[in-house]
Amino acid sequence: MTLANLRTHYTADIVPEKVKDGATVTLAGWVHEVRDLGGICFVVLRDREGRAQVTLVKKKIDRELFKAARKLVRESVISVTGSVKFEEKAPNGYELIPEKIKVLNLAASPLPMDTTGKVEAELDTRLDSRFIDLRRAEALAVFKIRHQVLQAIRKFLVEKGFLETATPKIVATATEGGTALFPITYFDREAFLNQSPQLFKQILMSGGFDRVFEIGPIFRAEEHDTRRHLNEATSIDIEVSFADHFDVMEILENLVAYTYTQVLENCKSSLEILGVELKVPQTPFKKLSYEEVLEIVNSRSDEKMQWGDDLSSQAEHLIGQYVFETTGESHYFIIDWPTEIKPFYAMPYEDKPKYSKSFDMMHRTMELSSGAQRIHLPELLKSRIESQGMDPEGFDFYLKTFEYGMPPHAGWGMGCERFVMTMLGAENIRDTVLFPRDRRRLSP
Ligand code: AMO
Repeated sequence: MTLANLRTHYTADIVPEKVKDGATVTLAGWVHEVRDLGGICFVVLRDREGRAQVTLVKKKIDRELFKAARKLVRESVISVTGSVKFEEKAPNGYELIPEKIKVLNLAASPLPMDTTGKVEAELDTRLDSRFIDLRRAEALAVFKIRHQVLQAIRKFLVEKGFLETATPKIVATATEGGTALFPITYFDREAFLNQSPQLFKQILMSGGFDRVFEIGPIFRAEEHDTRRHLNEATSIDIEVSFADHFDVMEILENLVAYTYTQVLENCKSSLEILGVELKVPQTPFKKLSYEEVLEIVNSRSDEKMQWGDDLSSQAEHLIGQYVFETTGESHYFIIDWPTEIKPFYAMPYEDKPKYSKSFDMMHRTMELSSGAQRIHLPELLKSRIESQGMDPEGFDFYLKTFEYGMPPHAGWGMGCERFVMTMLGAENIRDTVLFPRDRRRLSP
């Protein structure tokens, strides 16, 4: 039930358990379709929760009302007051016999794009007119699922004792390497949009917060123009004190499985609209070491991978295939990466410092998350910053916190869009963001 004047019910609320046959209700939404068959006219009203058929039989209804209904312009906003008639044959099991139709806002025509799904529009056309595109049932379904994903993640982490935090997005220092930063003017100084809450979530470990999570924007100035990169993404980050990389991998795989379960349970109609059949991933996820990955790739491909190389797309493809063939699962971890290709904060193994206590979580060919146990020892951290060609002075505010009692800690960051994208099998990451920011797109 909502604002009684403009609307009494959502279309989906009209069910025999909630509304009596013959009851008067007011629905509000968009004119999805007008079907004028001469003696009878059907108006399909669409709201966020579904559609309702408004039926006008010429002989039985006020002439002016009938004339007005026939002339309704598609995508205009209307409210319809009328009586409910449960009718098995009607699309949602009922029709509305109107007493009053109010046009609240007349839509111009032609529309910038089709909303019925009859004409398929290019991604760019859809994003240019995103407000209309979002009216398509498929687009709305993606965002209902994204909402559920975030709800599930919050619930899971809060129940495990995590505190939700919000750290600054305007910062003075790079976290993931200096090339991919967007500079901004901060009064008379240069500042940057943050690439990751990394340094701050670590500082909170020194602050004694023990386990924190944050869901917020990250900004990456990489010039990628691919179906899996955005310049503004949403990162789901956690950090845990007195934990190592294995502890936080376990949290991650359980969180992924839980989120799938919640989406399956709570988003049935959205999944149906998208034609997605979800399978909850089996835990624990397979763990392959970087060494094993090298071996598998080099035994299966002519393109040889050297120690210290990052995974090429061909290598990712081979490994994703290998895991799927051997386990039937899409999710897996690649662990123990070379220290030199992971960020400075990843903890090297004490007995084999060439390797770090780091991991990536993958879905087939896509990296969804990366994480590590962190260096909590100030001297080692300083030398790692230096050996990556950065100046420790710029990290003063961060390094200081390691000198006065920093517990061992570990954490990870996962891209929300990539998570939703792989869950739904979306072709392009842009479909999982309301208003994507990429190399070419700054508006809307
Ligand atoms: P990383 O840089 O690997 O790690 O980012 C973590 C995850 O964020 C997502 N992501 C992106 N998604 C879309 N477009 C992008 N341009 C983009 N960049 C990153 C990915 C990626 O796996 N501080 C570490 C995390 C940690 O160790 O806690 C970090 O930011 O899904």
